[in-house]
Amino acid sequence: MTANALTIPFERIADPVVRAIAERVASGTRLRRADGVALFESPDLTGIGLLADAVNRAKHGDVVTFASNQHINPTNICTLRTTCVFCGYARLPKEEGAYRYTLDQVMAEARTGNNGMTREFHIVGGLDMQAGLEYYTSMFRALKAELPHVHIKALTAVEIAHIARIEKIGWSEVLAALKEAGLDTMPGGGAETFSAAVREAIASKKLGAADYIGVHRAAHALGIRSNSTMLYGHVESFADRLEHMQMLRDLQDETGGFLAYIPLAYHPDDNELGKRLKRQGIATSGVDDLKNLAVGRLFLDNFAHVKSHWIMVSPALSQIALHYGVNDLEGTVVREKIYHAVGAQTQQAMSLPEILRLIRGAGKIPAERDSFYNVLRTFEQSEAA
Ligand code: V47
Ligand code: SF4
Repeated sequence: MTANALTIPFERIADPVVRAIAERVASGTRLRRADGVALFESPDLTGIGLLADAVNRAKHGDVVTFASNQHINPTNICTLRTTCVFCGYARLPKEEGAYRYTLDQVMAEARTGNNGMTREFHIVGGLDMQAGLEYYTSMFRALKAELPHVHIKALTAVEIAHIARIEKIGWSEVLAALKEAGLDTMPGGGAETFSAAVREAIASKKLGAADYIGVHRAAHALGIRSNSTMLYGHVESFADRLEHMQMLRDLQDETGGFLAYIPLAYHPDDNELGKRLKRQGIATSGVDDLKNLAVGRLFLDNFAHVKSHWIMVSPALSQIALHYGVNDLEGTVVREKIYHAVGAQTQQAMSLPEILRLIRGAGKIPAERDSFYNVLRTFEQSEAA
């Protein structure tokens, strides 16, 4: 992280509420949950953006990072298929469209990898009773044996707890075995929204908030760093969002193990919740997408990285988000399935020249990073992609 001076353009922040919060930020005082709620309630999107941008620039200057990663979703079979009502990806074992890759299929998909550019596999899937510890340890071993340079970011906290349950062992034991087999870091999926009432409404049987935090705590204790997410734009309130971010901030204070925060925009198509809410075709608003990223940057003051997932919110919005506190883009993704099962209209992969054009178009400096956010190469303006 580069440390630059924090320069907040107070005179350009119109809403006095946002200006008062800016004063807190300038004096190094942490935001309270009520401040976060006030930011969501404020109509001054520009003021919020200026504040989040100032904080982001103080941490990262003009550099925006991306990683060349490749998603592999080895199984869509999931025991929670009927209770995670927002999910359009999962299938029951005998349902049409259900699949579970063999090791050969995983390897074949890994080899197609991104013209050899892949530096990271992002591996997540359903809670499949037939995909236990051995399924994943042999997968990670085979991937590392053939492609040792590729980082493995795999399995959400929910999947770790599922494996622990079917193997009848503890979370730490699962994590240690996976680490030994090649797991490097964990993604942030499965968090959804932590509030008990919201979880009951959208994911009633999913691992609870305290256990999600517990699995990440156990991973951090073993030196496995992880990401964090929040699914927003469904039935949650602003207070729920802040409760969620507070839990993430508290764990980060304790362990420092989170690498990035990634708010995920709910997509209402092809899932039960979208039908119930009569929201099909009606995604989150651009304003709310930007506010979620900006409030994440401001409230999560102990997080280095805030990532926009362009697959979910479009490349155009992610580009604008680079002025709302975002310093990282979910990069070149090959054959992404989960969001395209629930109505995401965006293209499924971005090439290197495309992502460079996007970042430069925002007046920022693109930089390719590794999975720990170390900059590998910076693409200066004149350099050809
Ligand atoms: O937990 C499922 C979300 C998540 C829908 O850590 C949906 O680097 C929107 O967490 N609308 C998995 N979202 C993906 C994820 C992720 C993505 C990119 C990077 C990282 C990282 C993590 O996808 C699930 C859930 O919150 N999801 N269904 C839906 N209808
Ligand atoms: Fe299964 Fe995850 Fe979908 Fe829930 S969100 S049904 S746990 S794949």
